[in-house]
Amino acid sequence: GDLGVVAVGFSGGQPKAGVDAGPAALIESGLLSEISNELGYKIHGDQRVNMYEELVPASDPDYRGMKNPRTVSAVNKRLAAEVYEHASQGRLVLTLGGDHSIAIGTLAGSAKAIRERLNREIAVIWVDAHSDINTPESSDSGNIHGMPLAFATGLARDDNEEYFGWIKDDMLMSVKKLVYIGLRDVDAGEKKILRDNGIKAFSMFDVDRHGIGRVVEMALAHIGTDTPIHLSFDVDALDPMWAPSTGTPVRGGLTLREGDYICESVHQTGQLVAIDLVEVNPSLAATEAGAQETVRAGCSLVRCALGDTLL
Ligand code: DIR
Ligand code: MN
Ligand code: MN
Ligand code: MN
Repeated sequence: GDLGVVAVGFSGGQPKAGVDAGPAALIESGLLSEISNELGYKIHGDQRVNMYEELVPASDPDYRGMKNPRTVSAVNKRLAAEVYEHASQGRLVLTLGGDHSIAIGTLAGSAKAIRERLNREIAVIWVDAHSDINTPESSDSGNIHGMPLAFATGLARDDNEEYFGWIKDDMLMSVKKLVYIGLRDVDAGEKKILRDNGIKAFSMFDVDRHGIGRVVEMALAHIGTDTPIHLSFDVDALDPMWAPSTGTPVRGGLTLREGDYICESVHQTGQLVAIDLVEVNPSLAATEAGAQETVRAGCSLVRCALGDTLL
């Protein structure tokens, strides 16, 4: 198949340095050569990490409580256009982050392209310890990586082009087509948003109760068969045992096998249109081995989503 690759060295959606080096670490460990040589994809895009430095404004004061709002908005506007271009050509789009604020751009780009090309709404499977659906007003941190789904669904909006006002209706996704797996650290304000909007979520409690096989089956049943799927995978969904080198680790997470299983199952639907792999921060592990483990886990998730099989 044809694969559009976008490597986004961006950290402005959260305060910790180093997550901008995530895509380079994934690529240096051989991910893209495995994808083309072993999985047989034709890769489109320049395969270099884009830091988008030219888009960073001279001054970027807080706005509605958001930190680095103009930077995050400008980078995502550009990213949305890149993802849109790949998806419009019928390519599966792989975006390597970077912090999870970059899903504002990837979701906007794929939602618009799939709407135009297939006349369909995308469904989103969000695999994460966190629900990332704070509005600027509900957020305690002001970090935009905790807000991407509020902007992607239209729950948060702004008229000003410089503050995400470029997200038009044809770039939005429906809250009905969103499903979470792996949640275990959800803010009180976010719980209210999930309840008020009837958003489907499978927490770690559900994974423990039903097992990952049944949870994935229920998640796919919720979005319906024959629906284009955008998989957004935050590496912190995995337990820190498997992915310690990430900005906001939370204990009690998915095993690497459970994460791989989700990706394998989504691949098997044949409906995957986009994948994000985010929040790999090679500088945060206590040991070099911990950083390498996290990179290897990220590579494994991506390979599984692209159809690497055990047998
Ligand atoms: C928290 C943490 N809910 C926030 N979010 C994180 O800042 O809004 N997302 N860590 O990945
Ligand atoms: Mn997270
Ligand atoms: Mn996240
Ligand atoms: Mn296959």
